[in-house]
Amino acid sequence: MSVQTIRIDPWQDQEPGTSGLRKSTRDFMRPGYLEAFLQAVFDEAAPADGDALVVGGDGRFFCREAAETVVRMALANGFSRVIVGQDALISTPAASALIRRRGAKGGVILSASHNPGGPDGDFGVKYNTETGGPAPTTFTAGVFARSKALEGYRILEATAPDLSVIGETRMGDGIVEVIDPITDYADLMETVFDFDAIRSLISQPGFRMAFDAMNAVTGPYATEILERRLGAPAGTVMRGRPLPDFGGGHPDPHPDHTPELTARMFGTDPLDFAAASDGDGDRNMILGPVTIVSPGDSLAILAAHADVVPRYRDGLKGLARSLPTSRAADRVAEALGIEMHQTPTGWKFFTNLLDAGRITLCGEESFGTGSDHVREKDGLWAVLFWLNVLAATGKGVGEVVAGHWSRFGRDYYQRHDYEGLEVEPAQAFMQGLRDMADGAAGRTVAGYAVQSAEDFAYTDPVDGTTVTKQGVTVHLSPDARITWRLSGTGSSGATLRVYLERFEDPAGDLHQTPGQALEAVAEVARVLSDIEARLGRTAPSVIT
Ligand code: G16
Repeated sequence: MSVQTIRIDPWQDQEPGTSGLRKSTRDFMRPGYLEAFLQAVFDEAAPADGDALVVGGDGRFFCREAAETVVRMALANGFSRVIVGQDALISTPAASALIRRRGAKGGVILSASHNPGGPDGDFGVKYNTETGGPAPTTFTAGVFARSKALEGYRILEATAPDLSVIGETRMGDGIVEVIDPITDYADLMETVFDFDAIRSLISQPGFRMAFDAMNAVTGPYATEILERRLGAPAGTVMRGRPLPDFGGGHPDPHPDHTPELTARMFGTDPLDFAAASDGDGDRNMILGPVTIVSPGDSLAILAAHADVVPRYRDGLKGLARSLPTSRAADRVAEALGIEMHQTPTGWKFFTNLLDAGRITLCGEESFGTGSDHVREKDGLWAVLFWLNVLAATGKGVGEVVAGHWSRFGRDYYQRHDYEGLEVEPAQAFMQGLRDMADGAAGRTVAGYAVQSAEDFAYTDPVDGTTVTKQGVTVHLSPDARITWRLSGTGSSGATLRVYLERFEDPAGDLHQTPGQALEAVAEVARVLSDIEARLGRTAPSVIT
């Protein structure tokens, strides 16, 4: 079986964003495009004899073909073993767990996460290192530099084995091992949580719950864990079969994209608990009767209740959140007397802190929560954590949330997205904000005084690497914050994200809607950024 080298002209647009390379599916299907990116990744990874690579994806259109290409290229580039999820499926957190358990050199995850799939949707490739976590910025910068100067790619001149059949196949000098991607992950969850307690909660007469897998990768995982192992009734998992186009849906765990689940939770007879995950299974949305738990609150609430979970019973080492995530978790860290870290957006920034034992739990406003059990955020883990908390406290979701606010206060929170911007004006707008930040202190707008403003730069406390321009933040008095940054996960154009938050102390009004509570803060953001004049936008495209 020979290795072919195919000559190509290098692409100039393969710069990884917040979470790997994301482009339209059609872009990825251009001859040589996927291959060129993989070659740059493998050159940067530089595998040695004996190294293994984990491969799988979220089941979206083009996943299986792409997995076959990864198999053929990995073996041609020096990996000795390629471990592939059956049918090329594996959730992002399960891939992270597998890399760690098998001592693999790394993993290629084929997913554009919550972006829609199909021939007219998006596709993506992420590389995770031997820690199980997303490749750090030093690695992705190396990949981008290599991709721009690439002359060709190496691939085995042979077809990949049938990825639907579990077992080992020798190919060239290496081995392709197709595995069941579900069991290991489900076993890991049993070591983290109190499954007996969750089982008795679920079997209580009258307790009703649902999980919307959105025809994405978590369907088979949720069916195994919630229905088979924990005894939830058949049908608890909705849209449980992974489909290449996610059934035409948008696999983003947001109330707008889970219409049936949302209707069940906001109707006249809501379920006790509901949740959803995204395309590749790393995000989570938690719902109670007529309640959506804000992701920043969720991180804080889980941290405050961690002692009910067997894995965290002995205490938490520290917590971390990304810059634009609300400061609810900071208040819990302070009460617990543990470290609190603020990182840039992107799960990769948590990996060093987790590896160094500085933090146990971390999370982001973008519906991501996780812990040191893997090096990715983990959707089903968050669902099980919530069920464990409900089982241990005997309380409902709304009661847990309200109890948390009355102890710690409430961080009202909203994200305003301005989608479909052109890249250059959006970048100029961010530069304008940096200039504004320089002279903002002392200004008063809509009853708020600007105390300070900065362009966020982060130095990793473990390896000392620094990244700059990670978002512009304005701190206000009374206690509120606004952050602006550009999304790094879109496949074209630019999306501006404006994150608004305001603290209400426990004695204040804790039960306003975020829209009401943040009306004046939104006005401050509008005035300080001059968004209408500078980007011609009068209202956000999406409010989360
Ligand atoms: C990715 C990253 C997250 C990030 C999110 C949104 O999540 O892993 O760390 O918070 O994108 O990023 P942005 O604001 O740049 O669009 P996922 O679930 O899409 O892989």
